[in-house]
Amino acid sequence: MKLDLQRTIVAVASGVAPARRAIVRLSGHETRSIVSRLIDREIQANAATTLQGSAGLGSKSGCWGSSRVDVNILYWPDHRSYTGEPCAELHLLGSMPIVESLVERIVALGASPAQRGEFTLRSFLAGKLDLPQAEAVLGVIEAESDDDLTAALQQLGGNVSKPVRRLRDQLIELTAHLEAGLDFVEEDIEFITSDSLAEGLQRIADELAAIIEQLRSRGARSRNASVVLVGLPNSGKSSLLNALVGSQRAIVSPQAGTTRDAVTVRVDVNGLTVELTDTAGIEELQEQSPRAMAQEILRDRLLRADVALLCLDLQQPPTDAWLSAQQASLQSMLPTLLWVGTKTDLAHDSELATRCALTVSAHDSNSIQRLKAKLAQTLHETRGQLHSDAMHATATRCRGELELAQAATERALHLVAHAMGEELVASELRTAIDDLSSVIGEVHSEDILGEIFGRFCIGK
Ligand SMILES: Nc1nc2c(ncn2[C@@H]2O[C@H](COP(=O)(O)OP(=O)(O)OP(=O)(O)O)[C@@H](O)[C@H]2O)c(=O)[nH]1
Ligand SMILES: [Mg+2]
Repeated sequence: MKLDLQRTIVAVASGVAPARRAIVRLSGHETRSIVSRLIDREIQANAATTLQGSAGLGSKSGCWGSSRVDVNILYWPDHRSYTGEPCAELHLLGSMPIVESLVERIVALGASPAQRGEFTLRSFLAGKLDLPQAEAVLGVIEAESDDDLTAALQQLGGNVSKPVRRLRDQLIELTAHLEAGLDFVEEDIEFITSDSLAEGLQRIADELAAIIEQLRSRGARSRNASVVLVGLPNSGKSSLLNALVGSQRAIVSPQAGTTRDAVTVRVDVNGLTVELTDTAGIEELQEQSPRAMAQEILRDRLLRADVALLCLDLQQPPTDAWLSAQQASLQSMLPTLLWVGTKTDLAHDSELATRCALTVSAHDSNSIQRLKAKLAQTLHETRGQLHSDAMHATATRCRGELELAQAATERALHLVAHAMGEELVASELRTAIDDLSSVIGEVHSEDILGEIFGRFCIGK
């Protein structure tokens, strides 16, 4: 995106669908002079004001016999506008040829057509919005459900930026103490003990982890529905995946612990495209082994999922204690959990079966059809809660930068714990501060801005 903040920009700010009224928006230092010439009357206002007038139209208007149109004008003369610079909105009859002709005339008077998102970009550059808030504007525009709108409005209100800003300020304070100590290293004056430094850093690392976790669950829920099969080893997860897909995609064996890597396949569930993931069985493992690593993968997939099917072997049912512990832990990770009793052809724990949403056998295609129907119904109910692409993109961007800050903080903690030199600690902290600053957009690259604001429509 090429930026020239000296230009005064103009664009149609209302939608393209036919409507009684349309809005044309201008922003930039020439706004007053352009609008004055447009309505042939000098605007004198020093505060936000409304005016009425008749505006001249572009050359094309000759063919309809009139070269002027009545406009209501909202005018902001100074930095107290949305964009932080002189700004005007012209409200007029919602006829597209007339609106286009008005824009043509405004361009002839010296304005430039705005690029995508340029009004919001100016607002961001003027410090009126930080980056997550600017992205939230897009989220509000794109919202398709009440949930989307609530998330976007909360972000606009600062629920993403505020905690990040607070953590960054705490890091700046710790770094300042540390660097003050470095200046007085000869005199042996200590501004902060390594214990309180470690304590402060640990608190920041914990809070960063919590924010990342929150964004992970939000960002992960993109438009493609994702379903994960979970359960104890040998509970029949891989067999169920194969039955749902209709081919042998995952390895099945009587040996517990067969599946390690998560296997994801796309499957059509009564007209819905679903990403179905088979995972390793849930186990408590202390050692460092491939099976223990598989538990990490499992957790990661669960955090991205919309629905989990908890596979419960009716032949070898789990204990009640296990069930209630899993229920609680799974529910904290994803929105919807369905209990599915497996291997009905082999055995029947009727007590557990009655508590399941449904029971299946991998060898009984009718039961698999019933599972598909139940899954489709559940996904229809859950999809209303999926976030729009805009909110998904913000969560992904912020999370990436927060993870960099988290890694730098962890490295700093490690250096403090091993008394490895305060200069090195300070340098890691500065990295973390920069990473947090880019989350809120106080340090930004043109690439990122171009990518974000390029997703807006023109006029916003
Ligand atoms: N009779 C019968 N056997 C089943 C059914 N589902 C799974 N099995 C058997 O149960 C054993 C374990 O099945 P898997 O699908 O590998 O179980 P899993 O949950 O993926 O196991 P891990 O990957 O080890 O966690 C295999 O011997 C399967 O043939 C079923 O519906 N009926
Ligand atoms: Mg398996």
